[in-house]
Amino acid sequence: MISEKAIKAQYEYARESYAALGVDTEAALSTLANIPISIHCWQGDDVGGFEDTGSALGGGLATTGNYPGKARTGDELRQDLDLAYGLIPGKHRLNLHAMYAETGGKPVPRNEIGPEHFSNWVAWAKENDHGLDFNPSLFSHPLAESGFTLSSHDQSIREFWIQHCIACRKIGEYFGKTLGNPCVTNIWIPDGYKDIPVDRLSPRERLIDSLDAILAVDIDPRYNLDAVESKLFGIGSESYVTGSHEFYMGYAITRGLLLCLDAGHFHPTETIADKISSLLLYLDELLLHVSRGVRWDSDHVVIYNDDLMAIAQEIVRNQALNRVHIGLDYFDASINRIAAWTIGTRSMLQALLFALLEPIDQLRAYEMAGDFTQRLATFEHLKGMPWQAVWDYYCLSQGVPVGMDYMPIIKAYERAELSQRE
Ligand code: RNT
Ligand code: ZN
Repeated sequence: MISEKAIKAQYEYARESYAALGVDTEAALSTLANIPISIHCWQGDDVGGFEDTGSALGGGLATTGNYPGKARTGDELRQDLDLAYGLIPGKHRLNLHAMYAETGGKPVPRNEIGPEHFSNWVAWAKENDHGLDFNPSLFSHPLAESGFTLSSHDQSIREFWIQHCIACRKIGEYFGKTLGNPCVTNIWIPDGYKDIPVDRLSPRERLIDSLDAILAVDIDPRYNLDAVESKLFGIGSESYVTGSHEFYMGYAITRGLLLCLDAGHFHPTETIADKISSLLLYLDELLLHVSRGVRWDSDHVVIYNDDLMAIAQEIVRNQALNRVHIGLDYFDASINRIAAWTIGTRSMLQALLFALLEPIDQLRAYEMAGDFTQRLATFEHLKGMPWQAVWDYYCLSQGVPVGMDYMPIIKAYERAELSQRE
């Protein structure tokens, strides 16, 4: 363990080094402390949820690994989340899925869920000062097994899912009202064809109709914000996805919604970072599902890499922190799930800190002057700057473990708690 004295001394050195570049580390840290990350509940149980629908994980989603100790109940999931939040600096949100409803053992069809099925979550969120975000669950369900939900040609299937999404928007509104800050409710559907379809248009026309019906219900935007999430392909929908990027970009712009960009939902060499500035010209707000695809939309734990830094830089450089909602979306069942939350969220925050420590005005001036040499030199210099010392100091001042000191805590919890779960 590094001593508090050493952390403070390192920070002093870092503060001076950044000041020499015209960067105020204190300002960066106070901004960072106010950025909420919406942590996804579904890393805690491999996207399992609490229902017994008779359907396995569907919608082309796949988790691999069988690390012991996944949460089986709401109480276990909340307890695991409490540990993770305690290891992450700052105040953060929780991103819930409808399939995490707690119905007291009584099966409630998804089109009939209401706020009462989330009372434990709301009480917990209130107590711990977490905002809540929400997602209808249109997969892992018998009525999603055809591969089509909101764009199904079967009117009754479509109607069921429309009702589910309306119910979810109302739940989102309830979350926002009760907790005093808006809930982002994000619609993602798995709809698509494995093999080449003849008709790419009709499902999209049906999807527009379904979404319009869902949004026709008046929900107060002070409490609930609607987002839609596109995808390029999925397992089982390799040839065609109804809700493509172009589809939802047009839909979000024409309806004034949030567009959700999932980092794993584009071509493997395409990054979402460069989309942010363009989309913010047309949309008020964006939602991000920060994820990490490895060769495909594999949803690996987010790490501190170039893609992540580019996302953070685009948000910070464009002063869009209040317009971009940052959510995480990954699920790794092969490692300790609490560590997965902790590592991914801390990496996201580190990337934001790195971006907040850039001498942006100076860099812009080099660019405007055509001095691309100085711009490149500065970018490279920044990578070696002591941002890690600023991060350690931040963790210390937020009362969370510094460096890797969160690991022994997670290991102890694994021994005492997770290993007892069957
Ligand atoms: C799937 C989407 C979607 C899900 C979650 C569980 O490809 O990314 O966001 O991961 O809703
Ligand atoms: Zn996603």
